[in-house]
Amino acid sequence: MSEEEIINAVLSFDAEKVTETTKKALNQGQDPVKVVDELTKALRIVGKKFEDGEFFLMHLVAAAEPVQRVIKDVLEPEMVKKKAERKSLGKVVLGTVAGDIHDIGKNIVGAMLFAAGFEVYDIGKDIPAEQFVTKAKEVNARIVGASALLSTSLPVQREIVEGIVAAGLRDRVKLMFGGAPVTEEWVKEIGGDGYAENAMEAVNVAKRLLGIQA
Ligand code: HCB
Repeated sequence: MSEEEIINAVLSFDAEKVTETTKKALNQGQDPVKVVDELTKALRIVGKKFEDGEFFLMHLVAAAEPVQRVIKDVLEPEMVKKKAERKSLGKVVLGTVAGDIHDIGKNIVGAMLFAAGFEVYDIGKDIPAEQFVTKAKEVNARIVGASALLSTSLPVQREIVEGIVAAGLRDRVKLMFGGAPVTEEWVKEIGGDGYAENAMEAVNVAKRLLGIQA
């Protein structure tokens, strides 16, 4: 199963084809993480076409739904299976910030962190900064991860940093941010600890922040 076939399945907006090509790729021994990467590439192409005015909102929805479903139903269980031996590396509170309902990337990051051995508390999407802070306090989290896909929702990441500082948790809690408009520079500017461009990197960053050997 080639990367092109998976991308074409997403671009054809055919949910059955997306599931079928994904399952075929797994049956051929492809790593589920690589398949997630290919599906992500396809969504980026859809986003670019949306930006260029070639696709409309209905296309975003029609492309995202099958991808989200196949990740949840087919790929996440595979990723978890691959890491059968559980070890708790630390607690992570994860969510998509207020004003933003994009949760595909956040869900993938959560699944990969879980598969790597972290205890993940997914607090959902469209979540105000205070809730990240409250949950981090409640579960005694070591990491808070926040996803933002809209430039308009980026300032909520800054509010999370401020909230963690105000709650007196800054010494204990590491802050990791991601999402399409997020950059290393932005994370530095708001006083965060780590930026991850994708879910694989999120696992590496989380480990690095807690001083865990990769
Ligand atoms: Co949406 N949308 N969308 N959208 N959407 C984007 C994000 C645009 C960039 C498209 C574009 O214009 N090129 C754009 C944002 C522009 C901007 O602000 N800069 C946009 C827009 C404008 C909108 C609406 C406003 C459209 C409208 O209504 N007119 C609207 C917003 C609604 C709202 O949130 N209030 C909207 C709606 C939608 C949906 C609902 C149709 C759908 C989301 C479905 C869902 O998530 N359940 C959607 C989608 C699918 C996209 C694109 C096409 C793909 C996003 C995605 O899932 N990517 C996206 C285009 C793009 O991103 N270039 C487009 C795949 C995942 C795997 O990647 O980047 O999310 P990811 O996550 C990565 C990575 O960032 C990192 O790891 C993840 C896994 O590898 N990561 C973290 C993410 N979070 C992390 C947290 C950490 O701590 C660490 C790492």
